[in-house]
Amino acid sequence: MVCEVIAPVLTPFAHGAPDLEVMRGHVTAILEQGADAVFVCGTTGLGPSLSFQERVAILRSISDVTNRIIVQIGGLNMDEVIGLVKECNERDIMGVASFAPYYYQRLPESHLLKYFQNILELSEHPVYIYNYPAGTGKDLDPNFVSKLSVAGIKDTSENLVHSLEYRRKMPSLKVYNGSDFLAAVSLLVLDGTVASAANFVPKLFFTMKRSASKGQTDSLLRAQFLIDEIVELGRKYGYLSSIYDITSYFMGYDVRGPRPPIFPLGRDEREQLLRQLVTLKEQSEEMSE
Ligand code: FW2
Repeated sequence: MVCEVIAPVLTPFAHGAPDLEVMRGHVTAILEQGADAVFVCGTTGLGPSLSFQERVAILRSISDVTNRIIVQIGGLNMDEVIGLVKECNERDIMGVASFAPYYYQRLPESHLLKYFQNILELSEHPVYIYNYPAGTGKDLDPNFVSKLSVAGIKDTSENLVHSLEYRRKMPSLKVYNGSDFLAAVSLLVLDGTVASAANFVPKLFFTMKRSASKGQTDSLLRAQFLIDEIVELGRKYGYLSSIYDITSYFMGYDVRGPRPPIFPLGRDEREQLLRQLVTLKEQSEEMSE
């Protein structure tokens, strides 16, 4: 099985707006260094807090530099969701993905199905489901997904059994796991990983893919445990914020910062974080080919 590393790419903000030039440069770098594709406007990309116009601008801008993109088009305004599908239809991309319409609890299953059916009817690209129960409050489980003719699922869950169940019940479905902590296992037993750490250690992911294909589980696990340490450290500062500092430090260029309500780190916090990253960066360079 050919496994893939899909990077859920962060959205760099400067002066309150996406900095598309920086984003294009970042996407180009991570694709060159080891990611197979990018997932834009997802969780790490702060998709739920981007306006419709911003998401269209990101799609247009990034699809000018690569066609290896899956665009997260989900949201709570159906006209905008449909508008994004149509925008995507105009572009050469790999696919569209959507999380479940969130916030409104107790939506009947029939409404959730209609939401995805609308997308499926209109999209000229393969459609992926982004299952993120911790974020949306809804688990689009294998039973639900089996009622839709989607191309694949990105299951953001730390429960590997849950991800494997899609594979067991729908052998031809592409199945990715979205937890950084399960990246190595996902490369071994699923179609791949959608790991936010690919923003800052894309070369390490390239090495991990090689190790997975050769069955070198020791080196795969060493890389996984290093990623775990970095993500755990980042979480202490708020991971959606600190990933900007971690990425700038590891990649050697400035990816700007997040946009409130995801607040950037303060100066002291940033300095403290960077001090703790020094040896982790050295280790990642040693492990990357
Ligand atoms: C995204 C991802 C990875 C996430 C995960 C959430 O869109 O950012 O699901 O980082 O904690 O696919």
